[in-house]
Amino acid sequence: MNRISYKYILLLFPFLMISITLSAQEDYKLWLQYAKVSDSKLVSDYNSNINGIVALGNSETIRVASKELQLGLSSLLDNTTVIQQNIEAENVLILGSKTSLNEAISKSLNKEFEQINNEGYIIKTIQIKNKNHILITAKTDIGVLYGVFNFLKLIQTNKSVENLNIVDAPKIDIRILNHWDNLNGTVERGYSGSSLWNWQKLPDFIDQRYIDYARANASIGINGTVLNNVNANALILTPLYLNKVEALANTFRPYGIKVYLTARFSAPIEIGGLKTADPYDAAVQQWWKDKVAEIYTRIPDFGGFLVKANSEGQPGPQNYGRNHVDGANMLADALAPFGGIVMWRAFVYSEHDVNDRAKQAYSEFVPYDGKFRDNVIVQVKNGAIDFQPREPFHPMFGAMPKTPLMMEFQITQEYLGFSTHLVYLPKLYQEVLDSDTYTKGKGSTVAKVIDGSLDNHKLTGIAGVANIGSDINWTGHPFAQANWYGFGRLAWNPNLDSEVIAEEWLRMTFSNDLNFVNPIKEMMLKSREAVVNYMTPLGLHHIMDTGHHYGPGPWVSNLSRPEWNPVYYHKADKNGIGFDRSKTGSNATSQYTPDVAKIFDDVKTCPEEYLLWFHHLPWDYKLKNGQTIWDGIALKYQKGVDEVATMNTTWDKMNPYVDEQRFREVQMLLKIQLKEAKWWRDACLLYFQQFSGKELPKGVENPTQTLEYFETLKFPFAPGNN
Ligand code: GCV
Repeated sequence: MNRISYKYILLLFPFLMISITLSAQEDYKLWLQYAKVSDSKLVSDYNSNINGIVALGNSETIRVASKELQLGLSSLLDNTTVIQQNIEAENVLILGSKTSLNEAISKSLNKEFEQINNEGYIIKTIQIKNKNHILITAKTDIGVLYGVFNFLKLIQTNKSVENLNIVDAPKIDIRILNHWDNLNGTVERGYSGSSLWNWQKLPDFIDQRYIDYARANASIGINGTVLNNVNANALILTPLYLNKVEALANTFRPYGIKVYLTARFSAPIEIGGLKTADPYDAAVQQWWKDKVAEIYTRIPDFGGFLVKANSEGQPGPQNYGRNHVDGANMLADALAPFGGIVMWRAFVYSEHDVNDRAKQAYSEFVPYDGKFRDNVIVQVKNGAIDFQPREPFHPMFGAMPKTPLMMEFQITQEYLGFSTHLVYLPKLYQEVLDSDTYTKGKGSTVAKVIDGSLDNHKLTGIAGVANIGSDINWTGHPFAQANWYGFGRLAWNPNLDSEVIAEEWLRMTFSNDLNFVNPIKEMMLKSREAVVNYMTPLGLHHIMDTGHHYGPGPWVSNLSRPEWNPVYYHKADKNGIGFDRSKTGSNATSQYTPDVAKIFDDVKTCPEEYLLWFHHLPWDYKLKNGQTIWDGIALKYQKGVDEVATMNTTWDKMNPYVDEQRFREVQMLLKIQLKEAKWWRDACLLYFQQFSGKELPKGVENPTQTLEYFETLKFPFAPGNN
């Protein structure tokens, strides 16, 4: 390069920096971009309907709500909306809870108020003295805040604000993120930087991030956060850390977000100086009561504890010959006087149990149905193994009618390509929520189990293992923001359609231009099936590499715990492939209700996407389309790769609609995804080919490397594995 061009670049440098910073901010703003509405006709329609804000009430939440409205409207519409003291003009946006409304208005909305719970909201065009206004109201101030975000969403997605009559309320009570964040700043299974919580600077330094985190969560209705890892450190319960937790709770409170903590079962020993953590021991019970009282003096609305007990080496009641009920109820008794709850995880399996791992949680928990205290909710992962690209729904759903069960989804992509792969997870969530347990006949969906409607439970919940970290864009991959967003939307209403969610997220995050929205929505919707195809087609599962779970490792067979080895799950040999969980095998199918069990048990009726989850089949077993299992597996792997190639070409055309930085980021990430999809295909097919002894069918590309090469790959510093 000559001198002149250097000079030219130096001159350009400040502008380049400005544009990079601007797009970095776009990344940071998530779905709350509030980008100016581009259609001028729409802008003038909106502006003619919005002529000032009247905010009733003076709580922190109402203050936050009207600030958000001003921010949104000024940026979306250049509407320098002013806060007014009273309604003089026409077309005023009025926000306030039921108690702040005048009696006549409040009465006129009786019907609407009856339809909502304490977190629901009403957005309605009303007339006062023959003048039109838009009212955003609710039974509580938090409901008003939710209404404000949803009103802004109407404009963000270019919907009309004329003659509004929207009544909406969440169907599930506890809509919570689980952060697997460690006190040293690392995040277990975190792929987007380090922990958001800067424990060193807390409580005095309140990072703007904490406020934006709360805004983002409130905008989708998330109302709880567990700050720390389920593989817990007892120090979080010491005064030093509780002081910091209190500062976060104070920051989140105006946004309706309650703080919860994980409780390490052995904390009475580790930080309490006791000799035991036996839940039957009076001193242990008293220690927890005192600890809980101490927490509530600091945080009066503390939500409660999440507990991983007697699982993967974590301490629990079984260390003292007691059981899950004993452990959970002891903590529940300590929390009950303050209105706190226990979320007790059912993710348990043991190397000492020779039974199929998929059966163990059900066997251990179902006999306890009805034995937990009212303020205990059992948290169950969506499937019986561990957040695989596809699992049939967990058989515990529907099997414990006397116990509230909450769903645990994973938003972070531990087994789905980390934050490098574009995988739209609401598709997976919806598949699970729509699954029919048949416990009370057809239509007894998992969604109805967890929203409490199937068995009339008052306490209901849904948790998502967060994918959020310190990366500028929060989630590592710009499209992983959609998984956080989509989780929140489905937590609010588990019957929502993932396609609708994708569309609103795209419009709010990127653009309302249909030339962008339609192809990219399609790409998102197909991305989940793509990852299943290039990682674990036809019901294969748990064939990733060890520890870090990055990349394929179907050959791994040397781990001390048998159920940690991929060979335990695929059982490939000369005779065939798959885990026989039917009557002739582990009989895991019998844990489902008879209607479901029958379908899964019979190889003829078992949906092919679960075939090798439930059946061990010969290599030349014929699939419904006439292909042999071997050909079918190989072609699915190829299909997955082809789908990612299509995702690349689709995105390549989107340059005109997306800012340069996000466009390039996604482009680079999709290229990596394609490379890694091929790696999965080649490694898995070469490995399984040793057993099938068959050629790759026509249409499947030849592997790029040898099996030996793939087996030697090592990733000692892969993220998230601490
Ligand atoms: C927090 C899997 C993950 C672990 C995680 C565990 C759990 O085993 O690999 O990192 O631990 O699930 O959900 O408790």
